[in-house]
Amino acid sequence: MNREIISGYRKASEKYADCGIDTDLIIDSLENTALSVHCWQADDVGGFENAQSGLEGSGLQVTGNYPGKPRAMDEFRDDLQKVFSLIPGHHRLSLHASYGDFSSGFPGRDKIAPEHFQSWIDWAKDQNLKIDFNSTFFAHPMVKNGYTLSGFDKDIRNYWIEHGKKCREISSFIGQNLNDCCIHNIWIPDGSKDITPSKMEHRTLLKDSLDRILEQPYPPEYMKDAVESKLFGIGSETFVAGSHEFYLGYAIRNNLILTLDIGHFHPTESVADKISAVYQYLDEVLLHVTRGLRWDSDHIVTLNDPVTELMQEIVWSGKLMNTHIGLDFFDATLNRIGAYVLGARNTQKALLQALLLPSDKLKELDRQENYFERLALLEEFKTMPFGAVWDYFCLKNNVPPGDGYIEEIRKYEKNVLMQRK
Ligand code: RNT
Ligand code: ZN
Repeated sequence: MNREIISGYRKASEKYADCGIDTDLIIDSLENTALSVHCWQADDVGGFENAQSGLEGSGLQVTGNYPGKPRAMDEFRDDLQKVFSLIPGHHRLSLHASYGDFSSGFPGRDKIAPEHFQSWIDWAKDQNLKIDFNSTFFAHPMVKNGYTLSGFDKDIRNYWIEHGKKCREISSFIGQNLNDCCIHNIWIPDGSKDITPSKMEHRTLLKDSLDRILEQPYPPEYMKDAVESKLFGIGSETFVAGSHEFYLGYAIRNNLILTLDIGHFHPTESVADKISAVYQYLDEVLLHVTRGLRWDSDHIVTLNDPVTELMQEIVWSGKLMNTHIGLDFFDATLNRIGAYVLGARNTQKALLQALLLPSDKLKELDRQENYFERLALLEEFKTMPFGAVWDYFCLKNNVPPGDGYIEEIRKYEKNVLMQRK
């Protein structure tokens, strides 16, 4: 098996070399590109606070009740460990604030502190992982009629401003302890189901709340802030305060990272096309790679056109080093670990395919205005032996190549997940 993979790789790399592509170099850059793996697929966006009010009013919905969901933090971590063992390369964990270690009691979102994330830091050190962070502005009784930072109620806004401040402090603490930059992402659900004449007021309030959250500077080597837009959510079909234009402007003005969740736009809108546009004004982008389907934004990533086109644009724009590749999907209808592994590996495969394109040649054809050959070359590369390179990449990183992860997941399901009653 291994020998077959190695000889398959040799043949493939000769083919790519004929087109001027060095597959060894590409494997290096794929290996050096970490995914920020979201913690919330593990338990259907549940978290570890006791007082859960579900996702109602958050614009999010998780469906399914597949057995084997982790019941406590240690099981949750076991599952994550299994996930990371099946994804080639070194990756990051994207934690939501609601996943703190509240074993000593949950103090309220406005009072969470670095200490609640100490055991995550210890675990991450042990696992050789870095951590990114997300404030949690949903699934909580203080979300009032769907509003948090942009609502009319001052007490509600102040509560969430406090939460945002605490999350930034925690992010910086994590970054300092792991000697790395922890990216703190802000997404709020705020919006309304129907026609909202006070959009201007809500957006002005949002701007003001964000200004207050971001007042305190932190060293950028330990933490940076990102803001995530959305076009609409479930129950906020007409109005979402944090729209793309709102956050694009806010990120540019305040020198923040812009989060592009590829499920947060109109279904025919290309997020790939935005890359070279927003990078004219921004230094860094955080992606939430996902699969939008009709009105829902959070299906498991497949190797589809939106993802491959996005990766191509990142590579062609020369912005791979500036782009943080986060995942964001949740599906409770199937094996949750399988969901993670598929989504992560497909994201990597899309990047690998993009890296394996003859970009210099394609750009030369651009300059020569030879549009037939440009398209023909792109089409020919769709049937190049990229699978052989992928398998070798897996082998090199000690994870199962091909479909070998399926058997691993089957075993874990039988021996671990199904034992949780
Ligand atoms: C919601 C956003 C956001 C969430 C997570 C759980 O539409 O995509 O990123 O999915 O914060
Ligand atoms: Zn997202």
